[in-house]
Amino acid sequence: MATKNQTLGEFIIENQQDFAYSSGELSRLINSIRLAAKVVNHEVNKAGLVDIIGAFGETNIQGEEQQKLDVYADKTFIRTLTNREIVCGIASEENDDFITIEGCNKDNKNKYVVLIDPLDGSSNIDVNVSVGTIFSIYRRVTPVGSPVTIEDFLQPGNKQVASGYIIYGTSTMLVYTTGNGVNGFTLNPALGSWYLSHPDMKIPETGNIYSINEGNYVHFPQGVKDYIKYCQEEKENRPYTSRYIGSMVSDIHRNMIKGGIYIYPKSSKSESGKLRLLYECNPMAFIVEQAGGKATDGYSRIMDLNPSELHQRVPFFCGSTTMVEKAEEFMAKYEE
Ligand code: AHM
Ligand code: MG
Repeated sequence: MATKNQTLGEFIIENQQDFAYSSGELSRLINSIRLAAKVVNHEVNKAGLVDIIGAFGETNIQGEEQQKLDVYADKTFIRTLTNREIVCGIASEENDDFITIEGCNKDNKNKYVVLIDPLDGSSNIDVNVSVGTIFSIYRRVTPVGSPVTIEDFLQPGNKQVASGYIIYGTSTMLVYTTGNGVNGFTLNPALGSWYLSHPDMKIPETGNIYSINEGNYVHFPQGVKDYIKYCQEEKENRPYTSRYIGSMVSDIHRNMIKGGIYIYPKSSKSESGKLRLLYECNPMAFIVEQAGGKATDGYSRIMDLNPSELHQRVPFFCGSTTMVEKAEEFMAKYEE
């Protein structure tokens, strides 16, 4: 039974039995993530103070400029998970290929792989706007004790055993699920402890916030254009409020609390949208569904899509169930 103000450590131990598989290993894994998150949080919070903001001068696999903090967050999460030998493989949005943890083919009996977007919304760092980390955990499908393969990572979202996000905002929170609801913990920076502040989070069934980059309106599919016009119509409880931070973790976290929809559709500029199925959409979909919401690509459930590549992109409609369903109604009027 979740008790408000419980520490994350206490909560993990108390809820271990709810987890169907080897609970000790998963608990240790979440412990490592909370540790790495504290280290990254410390760095993110002093971004304005030291010469750490600004471009690192390299581009990642997506052809986007990496920021120094992206690199820092990426290294911190990978190092923490590797050093503690908790997982057998890691894939990061910042790296071209997945990493096999050394020793996996000898005594390493670890069963889990982690996929991570170490610092989502990193273009917001320079302007002091919230950013986040997103993680997704699967049980490997290849035999324990052998090196991981791409198959271990290309699993549909419905096979996730846990997922979560960390939001580095006005306060820092870790929100995660192991398939038994969603719980949110707030970091007390003075003590370095996470406290259960948002037990059993539920996304409102409906809401009045829509989050989409309307600057791309002319490039959107007709169904999305029609849905935006619907949101702006003066009827019933509309027009809705438009809120777009440009940092998905923050936009979705707000919608989780207040109710709303987040959309990153495909466009005439980018056939599959921008967001990555494995690092961004699946983990957020797992959280939002566990909180009672819905996540689709405009037509089909995100977590039922079969991934074909690590850095695959996908259109994303996510949030309060009735709002996502209304958007899908508009999408259904046109050819996919
Ligand atoms: P990133 O992983 O490179 O930071 O990209 C993902 C981010 C999301 O957090 C955000 O919602 C979106 O990109 C914003 O993109 P755009 O500026 O095209 O609206
Ligand atoms: Mg991202």
